[in-house]
Amino acid sequence: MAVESVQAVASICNLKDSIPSEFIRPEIEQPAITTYHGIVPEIPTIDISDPDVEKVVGLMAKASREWGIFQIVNHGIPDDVIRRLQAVGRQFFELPQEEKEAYAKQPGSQSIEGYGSKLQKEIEGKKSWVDHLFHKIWPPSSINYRFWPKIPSSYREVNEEYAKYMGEVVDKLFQGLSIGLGLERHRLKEASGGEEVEYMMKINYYPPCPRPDLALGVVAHTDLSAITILVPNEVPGLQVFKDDRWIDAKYIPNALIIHIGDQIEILSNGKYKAVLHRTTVDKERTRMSWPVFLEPPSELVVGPIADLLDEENPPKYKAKKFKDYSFCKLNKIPQ
Ligand SMILES: O=C(O)CCC(=O)C(=O)O
Ligand SMILES: [Fe+2]
Repeated sequence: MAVESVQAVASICNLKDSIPSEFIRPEIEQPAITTYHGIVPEIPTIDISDPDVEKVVGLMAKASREWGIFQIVNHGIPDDVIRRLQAVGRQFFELPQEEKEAYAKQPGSQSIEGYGSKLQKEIEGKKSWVDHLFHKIWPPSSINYRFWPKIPSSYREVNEEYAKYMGEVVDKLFQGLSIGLGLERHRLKEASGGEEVEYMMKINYYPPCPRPDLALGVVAHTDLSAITILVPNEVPGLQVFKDDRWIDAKYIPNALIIHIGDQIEILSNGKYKAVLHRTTVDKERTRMSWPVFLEPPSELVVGPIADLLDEENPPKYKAKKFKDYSFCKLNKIPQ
């Protein structure tokens, strides 16, 4: 099935200076009107190689309570592994449209895996200025290689290598966040599926846009994951909603951007906040990003952790299977 790609729309628009009306956001969303340009605090950056573990845990927990997002540096994933991950992803999106369509999302399938341009149902037929590719990269038993590009030929090796390096970062994050809640260090990982936590890779491709003042890449949302670990390219565009304002995230070379997703907010009974975020697009340059969503297996029931509940802290969220939570979220049905 043909994918209506934003990349194809962009190549036509660049000859003109306008964009189709379905990409023009309502004023309350337009970046030119809603981005805050005053002095604001920066998203916290944490050096996770610091041997003072207590300090690192404290910083992670504070950032997760106050922001729901932070950047990590000295994370142990070699820079050249990240550069190669970016190179093979870019090469895939530079293939002719027909070749990319071989990986198109299956219509009517339950899974979000594959190449496409629409994720969530959007109100009034509005569109986002972004194409994407989704596929799982971990654990090996969850992988469907049908959705992994065969071109470039090193795509598979590079993604497998990245997934392996991620394991240590994943453990550090789950452990730090658990200790930060006063829980035993394995608790949040176990409650998210333990060794069955799935790593869902997404590549976002945001082509240059003649009217970046009017369009959005990804519209405002929180991630449905437990945690998201994101590699950006050098073109800024990520914005977070903090103290009622949309503010720009700073690009820090070689840092990974960590988002607290809905499942950690639920497990922590709201102590940690899933960050509301969106992306803007650039007039001349292609922005790309590689978020990996750490997700519970679909049948796992996720709800507030019992140790965090008492009379003063009643559960703020329902416990439900992850697959039911995602279905409601993607179809905009109340949880
Ligand atoms: O491109 C980005 O920086 C963020 C993308 C994002 O929020 C998402 O894909 O969920
Ligand atoms: Fe996101």
